[in-house]
Amino acid sequence: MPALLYHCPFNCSLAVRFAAAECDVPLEIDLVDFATKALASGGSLFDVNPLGQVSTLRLETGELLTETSACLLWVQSQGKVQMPVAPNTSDYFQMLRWVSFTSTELHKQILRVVFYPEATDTVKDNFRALAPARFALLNEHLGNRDFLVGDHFSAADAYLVWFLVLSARAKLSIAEYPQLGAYFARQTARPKIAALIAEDEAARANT
Ligand SMILES: N[C@@H](CCC(=O)N[C@@H](CS)C(=O)NCC(=O)O)C(=O)O
Repeated sequence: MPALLYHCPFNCSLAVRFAAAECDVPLEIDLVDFATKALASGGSLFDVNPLGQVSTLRLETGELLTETSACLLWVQSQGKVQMPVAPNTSDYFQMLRWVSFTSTELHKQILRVVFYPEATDTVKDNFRALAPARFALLNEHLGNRDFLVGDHFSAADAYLVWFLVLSARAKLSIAEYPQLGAYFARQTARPKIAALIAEDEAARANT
């Protein structure tokens, strides 16, 4: 039986789905209602993860894995299509760098404020103002690279592409960053990624 991912449409568990699709790792999905934490299978996400957050994975062994970064790296380690990045290589540490960058500089630092009701519009704009320096750094790094690290899609790309999918909804523009924009267009044209985005759009439309 495959691992079970608790998934809330367009939340960070979508990054885990991107990685799983690209690495050909089967995942069972249990949909989570963001507002109530109700699970499609019955019960509540709080019964599984006391913080009520995705990304949360139940592995085949029954073990629970939380934190998007850890879930992404686990998925990548199970990859059948693309070789996992070996942990004793410099590429591995570069990949960790970009996973961590996306988690701490983009996901939690910016989206945690912009999408939650506790902050005023002014506070949200102050946090949006962090984006240009981070986008410029990514734009420079991507240059004419196809991927964040090496020559194939990795956990780091899965996380960043998810963040960029959410960017427009967070009123963050990448229009001034041509390499980043080209990267985003290339990655979202990948058929498996496009299909998962369309699936979440359909799920959102039904709620
Ligand atoms: N530390 C967690 C944070 C994950 C997180 O922020 N998840 C958001 C969705 S993108 C969530 O579940 N929010 C619901 C909530 O906080 O109640 C991780 O790195 O995965």
